[in-house]
Amino acid sequence: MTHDTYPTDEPAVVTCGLPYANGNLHIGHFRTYVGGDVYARALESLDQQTAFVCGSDMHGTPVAVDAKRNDEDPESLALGYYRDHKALFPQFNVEFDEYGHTRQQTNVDLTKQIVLTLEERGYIVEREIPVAYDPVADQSLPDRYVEGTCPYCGSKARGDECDEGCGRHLEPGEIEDPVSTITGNDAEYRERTHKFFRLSDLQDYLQAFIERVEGTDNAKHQPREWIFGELEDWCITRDIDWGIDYPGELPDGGDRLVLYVWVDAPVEYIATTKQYSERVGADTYDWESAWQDDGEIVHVIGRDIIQHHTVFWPALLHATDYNEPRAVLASGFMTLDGKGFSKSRGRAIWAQEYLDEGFHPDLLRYYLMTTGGFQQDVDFSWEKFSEKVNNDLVGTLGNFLYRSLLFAHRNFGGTPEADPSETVRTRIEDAIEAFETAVNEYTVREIGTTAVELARFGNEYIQTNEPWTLTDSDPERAAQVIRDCVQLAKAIAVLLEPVAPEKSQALWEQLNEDGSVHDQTVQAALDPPSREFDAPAELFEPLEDERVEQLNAKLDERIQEVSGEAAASSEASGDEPAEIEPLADERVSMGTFEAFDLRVGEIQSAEPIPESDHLAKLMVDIGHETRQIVAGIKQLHDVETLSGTRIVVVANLEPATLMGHESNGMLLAAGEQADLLTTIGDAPPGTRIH
Ligand code: B3M
Ligand code: ZN
Repeated sequence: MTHDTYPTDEPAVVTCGLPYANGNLHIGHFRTYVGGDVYARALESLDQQTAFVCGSDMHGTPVAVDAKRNDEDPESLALGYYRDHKALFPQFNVEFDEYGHTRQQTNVDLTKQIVLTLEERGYIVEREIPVAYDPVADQSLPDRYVEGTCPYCGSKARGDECDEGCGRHLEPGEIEDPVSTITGNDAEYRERTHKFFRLSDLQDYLQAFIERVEGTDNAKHQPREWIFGELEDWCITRDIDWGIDYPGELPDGGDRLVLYVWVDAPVEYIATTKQYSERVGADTYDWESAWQDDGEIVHVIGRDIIQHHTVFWPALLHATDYNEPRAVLASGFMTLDGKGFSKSRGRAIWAQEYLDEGFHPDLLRYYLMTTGGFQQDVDFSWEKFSEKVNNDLVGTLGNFLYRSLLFAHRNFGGTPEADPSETVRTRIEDAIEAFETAVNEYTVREIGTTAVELARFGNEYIQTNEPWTLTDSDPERAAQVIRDCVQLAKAIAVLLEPVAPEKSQALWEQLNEDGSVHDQTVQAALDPPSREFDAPAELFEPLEDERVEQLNAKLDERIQEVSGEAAASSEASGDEPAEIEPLADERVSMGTFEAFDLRVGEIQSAEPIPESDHLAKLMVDIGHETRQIVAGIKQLHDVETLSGTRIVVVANLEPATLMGHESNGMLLAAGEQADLLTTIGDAPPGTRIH
């Protein structure tokens, strides 16, 4: 890669994290896919040669466990979802240049080649390690076949990832208190020989890489802890049937091993680019120059897989002479009415369901891209969705376009004969510059908002100049104002294309422009518009309150259906469906309790720790002194608003260091949403709690 300003002379590849081929996609999943699509389109608008690729992740225990649960063959399960996903993406205008899957021959061959190269170059070692085993099912329990406790943070975790706690990747044998997800039995550990990739050999490389990689802050910061800490070697084989066979020599006397899914999955990024190149011809797009020379590789992913894309993957690429990623963009998560999406509780809006309700894909695209920054968590509710659609798309964008184009058509039959004013020309130039900066700084939200901001300007412009009062008194001035508005409309069509491709094409056609707006570069925003055009049609329709109520009722009904009456009634009262932990059997003495020095504290300041998904840093006044406390309360979203809040602090815990930040005390909070404990009277900071 070059690190030059986009557009560069090298081909770019934009990829999205591969969806596992084991289930339907909900609208939350689309943050990444729409993000990738918007970014790829925006690069193209700058005239950057770009391939946008993805594929289904067919292997690994996510697919194997679901297949077993449904008593289905993993291959047919995965192929079914591959076809579904492939057909679904274009319906959201997510137009991959190539969408493959990890079992295709291109990927199998490339993966094997890469692993053999690692072997040849001495990057692979064998080690005997304890792996979880289910004695009743008589099978080994890699990854999602086992659950237990994370050794780093104590949260409940899956075999290979601490998905509810610190987010770390876990190596085989690391999880504590392992339980088989097949039988629910305690797992045993058995010694097995596995293949390891010597990541530790690449520590210097990774330390340099993380300094130069571009993208979102979370992706640049979160991995530093690992890369600058003790970098452990990475186990790349598993004892299961489902996967790509280990291509090298097996350990002496060992059974078959397959590759860990995180080896062959990212290789699909290369494989699909290769397939694309083979389909269109290397003259049109050359995958080798992208992956082996100086291409600009941009990975768009969810923030839960940052470690894979900034540690394991660049190390694999570097060790086998591939080009490294130029940028990694990691999106925040999505919640639904403030709570996590949950398939088992029916708490989800499925992508297909959204379409079946008759909503235009571009509305969701706009919502997903502009509601929060790309790295921030974004909440979805039908109320917020309708607010966004009604305010931005109907009120600002639609309103400006309709009123100005209708006026232009009625009074001038299209574009008036005049030159655009200096003011408007400059405003459009500024918008183009903001767009270019957003692409170069990877601020996807800004890419999505530029066109609407231009419409906001347009509305003010038309309101201030009141062309309808000028048609008789000063026709020339009226022509000038409307000429400006038509130019703004054209610029909007061009700048709206990445986020709302279909709507911008409709606008392009209303303006009587030829061809596809997708093929334009940003400079077309300043080109003269067509002389004539017809009366416009409204581009967006408002969402009525009753419709929102209906949609909410539907969602509630489904949650009831899926989770049963009990879940539904506690949902209605705003609680999580009851999953109350059992009471502790063991009693403790008063003395034991009194050993904890609990104090009233007052939060002086609070800020999220950027490199962590969960942690925030608080300064808390506990009467005698102000303490720095690091707490997993980032899911409260607005930690910045906490200052002044009284809380309960355990003051005599041993200090701990969390992600490099000292925590000198602990605050008390309830449940998964970290509901803070407080006092209801006015006991001042430092008051002892009994
Ligand atoms: N299949 C899905 C995930 O963990 C996983 C991504 C692979 S990207 C190479 O989000
Ligand atoms: Zn953890």
